[in-house]
Amino acid sequence: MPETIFLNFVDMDLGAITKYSALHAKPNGLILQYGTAGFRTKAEHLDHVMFRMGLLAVLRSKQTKSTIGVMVTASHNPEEDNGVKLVDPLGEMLAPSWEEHATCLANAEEQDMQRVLIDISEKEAVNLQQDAFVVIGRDTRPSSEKLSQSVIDGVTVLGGQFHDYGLLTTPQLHYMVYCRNTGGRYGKATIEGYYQKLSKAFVELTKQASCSGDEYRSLKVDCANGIGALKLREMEHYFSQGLSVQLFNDGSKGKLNHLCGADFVKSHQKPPQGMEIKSNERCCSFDGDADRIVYYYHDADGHFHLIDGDKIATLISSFLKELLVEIGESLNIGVVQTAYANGSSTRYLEEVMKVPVYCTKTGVKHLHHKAQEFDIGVYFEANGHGTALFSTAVEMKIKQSAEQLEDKKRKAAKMLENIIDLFNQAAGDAISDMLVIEAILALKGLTVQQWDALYTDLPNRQLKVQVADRRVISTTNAERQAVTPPGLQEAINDLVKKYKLSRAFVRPSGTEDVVRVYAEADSQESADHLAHEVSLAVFQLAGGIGERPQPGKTFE
Ligand code: NG1
Ligand code: ZN
Repeated sequence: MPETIFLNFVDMDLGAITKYSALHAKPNGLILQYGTAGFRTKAEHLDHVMFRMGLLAVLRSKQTKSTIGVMVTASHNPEEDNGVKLVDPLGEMLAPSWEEHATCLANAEEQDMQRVLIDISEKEAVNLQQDAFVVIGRDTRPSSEKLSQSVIDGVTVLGGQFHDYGLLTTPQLHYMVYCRNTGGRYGKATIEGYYQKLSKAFVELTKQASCSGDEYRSLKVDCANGIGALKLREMEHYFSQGLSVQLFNDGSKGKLNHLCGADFVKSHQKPPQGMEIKSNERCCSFDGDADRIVYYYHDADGHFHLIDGDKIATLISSFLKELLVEIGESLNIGVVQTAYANGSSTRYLEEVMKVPVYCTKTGVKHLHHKAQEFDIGVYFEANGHGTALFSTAVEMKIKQSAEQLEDKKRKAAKMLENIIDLFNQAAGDAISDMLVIEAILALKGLTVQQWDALYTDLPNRQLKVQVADRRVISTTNAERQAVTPPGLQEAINDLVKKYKLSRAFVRPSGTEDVVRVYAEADSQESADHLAHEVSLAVFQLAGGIGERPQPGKTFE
């Protein structure tokens, strides 16, 4: 071992690490994987993971010489679960090699802790003498406060400095990390800074709307009994001129994510409990940590209509494209989706809107990464997680145009400038997306039905199948085709051929121990049949366990 590195390890108080680690002992036999959204499982199994992620955040901070974020949340999962994820310097998800370190560290036996920490430091050439700074946020789960204290223990043992923001939405923590690592240019790293930045942009933007009728300016929000309720209530008076929000499932009574929230509404395709909806009223749901949003309404006949992430991406990208045309800028704009995007949305974007569409693997980090390739990249998962990213060059160009162009063009450039400020560039953000959507609807004078009518979703169905080991399924082509087990893709191809406008794919979930099945077709009945038949194929060919998939299941 070279001497310099050896000397470095003296800076790691190995004795203290061993001592404190024993106070956050790993349950025997528990193996966890850093998945698409960090670690997630029952809260009672996570104490050691939190402590160790505190340690890892310090190493990552030292290596990047930047502030790193740690968020304690399990998003849309049940209240009893919890989870943790690290946020990289520009508000992004943790780099892949560090995800491996995270898994390694979380699963290390007590006696191997020192070795694993030294290994990571060596592999990543971490200068242990470098200062470290970690910011921490948590959702409203009963277990979150104690678990975030364990993160702090980990940070402190390795000599890191920290700021505990306490209760925050996940995207707010991403915002804080981004602000701190860009020298305040992006915004102030305080909760007021966040409220002020977004509200100012929103109020300026909506001032330009000609129709200010009441029907456009009120919105019912289902907060999934989570953190979104607290933060929206705090923020409300900052933007009250532009929008009045009525909060439901605000956590005062119900359980987090139980029969409510964006995930429930999207997967059950029905409204949340605890919200009374009159016909044609605009409603939306956040998930438990407020990084997802879906809209919906009841038509005059009482039918429920869901407006998911795909339709949100469509509204946003069409509006941005219109503004660019008005300003006369030929910037490249692209939409990024996953295999779960409804086929109608992809067709509409490509054929009607003439916007290029790209498909990536599931998980926002993949979408985010792809979206960064464009001047303006709009990305959304069908479940409502997404945002729009603007390159620095675009931002500068637009700011200049807003100063220089003549009247009409200047107005469009001003709007775009405000929209850039309103989007959370660090992560998909339900609050920020909601304000962008509300502003666009007001500016265009669109009702929720008119928005919904842009295209008609193909009927679809999502199911889950239990298998002994979901890793037997591997996929390619952005998860749209199965490579293993042998014969599975051929079986799916044959089933898909039986239906019209049909498509189906399977993939192992990154957050649950299940295989997910997705199918769409020309009618709900066909989509349901196809999804069931594909589930049976998975059960037979990929080692299904428990009960065989039953027909007629209407939700996962
Ligand atoms: P998995 O469990 O890998 O399907 C789910 C969502 C993702 C993403 C992650 C993180 C679907 C089908 N999958 O991932 O889109 O949001 O959770 O929360 O919605
Ligand atoms: Zn979430």
